[in-house]
Amino acid sequence: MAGLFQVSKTIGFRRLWITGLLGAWMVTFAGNASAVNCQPYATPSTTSSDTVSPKCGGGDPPPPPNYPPIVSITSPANNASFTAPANVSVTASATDSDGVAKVDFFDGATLVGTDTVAPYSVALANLATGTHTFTARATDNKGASATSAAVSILVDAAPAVSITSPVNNASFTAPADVSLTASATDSDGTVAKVEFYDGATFLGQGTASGSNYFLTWSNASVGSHAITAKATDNSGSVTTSGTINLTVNPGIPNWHRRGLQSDCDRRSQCRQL
Ligand SMILES: [Ca+2]
Ligand SMILES: [Ca+2]
Repeated sequence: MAGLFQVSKTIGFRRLWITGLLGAWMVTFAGNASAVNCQPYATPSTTSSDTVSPKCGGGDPPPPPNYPPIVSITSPANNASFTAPANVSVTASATDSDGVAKVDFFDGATLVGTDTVAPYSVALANLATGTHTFTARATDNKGASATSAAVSILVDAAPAVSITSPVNNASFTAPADVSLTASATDSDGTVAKVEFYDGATFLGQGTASGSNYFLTWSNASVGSHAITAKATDNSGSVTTSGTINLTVNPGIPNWHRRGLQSDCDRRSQCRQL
C-alpha cells in the first residue's frame, strides 16, 4: 500500500512538473508571440489616420479606435482681403480611412454651409464688411469629427469718390490750367490717395485737404477729355469716380497778340481783331 502510494506520489509529482514546464513554455511562447505579432495601435499623424494593427497570434485584437478625420481649410488664404461686395468660396480638404460623411463650414459660430462630396466647399455671397473667421468641421462615417484651424479674412468697404469740380461738359480755352477737385471718403478706414486720369493717362496725385483732393492740370491739350478720379483706401480697395467730360478749345493765334499785347490780356477783344 505504501509502495503504491509512493508510485502514485511520484507520478503526481512528474505530472505537476511537466504541467508546470508546459505552462512556463506557453507563457514564454505567448509573450514572444505578443512581442512579435501584436503591434500597438499607431497614433495618427497629420497626414493619415486610423492605422490598424495586425492580428495577434491566437486571436483577434480588440477593435481599433476610430480616429477623427484630418481636415484643413485650403482656400481662402489666412488674412486674405476682399473688397465688398465680396463673394467668397471656402474650400476644405478632409480625409478619413472610414470615409468622410460631411464637412460643415462655420463663419464664427454660425453654420454657413455643409458639403458631403469632395472637394468640400461652400460659396458665400455678399459677405458683410469686417473680419470673418472660418472653420471646417469634418465628420467621418462612424461619427467622429474634427475641426480645422481657423482662417480669417477681411471684407473691406471700398472708398467713395466723385469729382466735384469742374462740372461735366465744362469748356476751357487753351492754354488751359484746369483745376481738378475730387471728394473721397472711406467708411471703414482712411483714404490713402486720390489719382486723376484723362482716359487711361495718369495726370497726377491729388493734394489732400480734409476729404477734398486737388490737382492743377497744367496746359491741358486742345480737344475732348474724359476725367476720372481713382481713390485707394488703407486696405488697398480702389474706387473710380464717374467721368467728367471737358473740352479745351483752341486759344488766340499768336499773331493777334503781336502789337496789341495789352488788349490781349482781355481775350474777348483779341477775338474781335
Ligand atoms: Ca475615422
Ligand atoms: Ca475701406
